[in-house]
Amino acid sequence: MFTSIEQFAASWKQQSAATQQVMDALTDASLCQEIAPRYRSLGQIGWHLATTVHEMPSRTGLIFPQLEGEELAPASAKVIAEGYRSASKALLDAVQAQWKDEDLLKMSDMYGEQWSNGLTLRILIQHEIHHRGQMTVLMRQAGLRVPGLYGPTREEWIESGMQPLI
Ligand code: NI
Repeated sequence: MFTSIEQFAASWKQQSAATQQVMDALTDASLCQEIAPRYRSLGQIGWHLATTVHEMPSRTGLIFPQLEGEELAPASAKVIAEGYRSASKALLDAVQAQWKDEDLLKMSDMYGEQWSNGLTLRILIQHEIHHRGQMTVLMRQAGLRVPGLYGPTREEWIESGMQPLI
C-alpha cells in the first residue's frame, strides 16, 4: 500500500503513461476482438479500465469527474483513449488536492471490505496491470502493434536488429 502521496504520484504517472500507450494503440476495428465468444472484448476491457479510475477511488470519498457513458464500451477507440487520459489526470489531481499522507491510512468501505485508502490506490494500479496484460494479448490477436511496457516486444527486437527470443 502507499504511505505517501508522493509515492503514489510517481507510481501513477509511470503506470498510467504505460496504460495510455496501450489505449492509444487501439483502433476502432480492433475493439471487438474477444477473449472468447461472449467474453469481454478489447474495447470493453479498455473502457472498464477507463471507468474504474473513477469507480474504485470514488468509494473512498474522493471527488472528481466521472466519465460520461454507460457500462457498455463506446465504439470509438479515440473516445476510450481520451476517456482514460482525462480520468487518470483527474484522479491524480484529486488525490494531490484532497489528501495528505495521513489520509492514506484512513479506512473506507470497498466492496464490503475495509481497505486503507493507500491500499485502494495500490489495488487500482494492480487491477490496471492485470487487465493491461489481457489487452496486449488481444491487441496481438487483432494484429495491432503492441507497445513494449516492461521490455521490448517482438517487433522492437527486430527493429533494433536483434534476434527475437521465442
Ligand atoms: Ni476488472
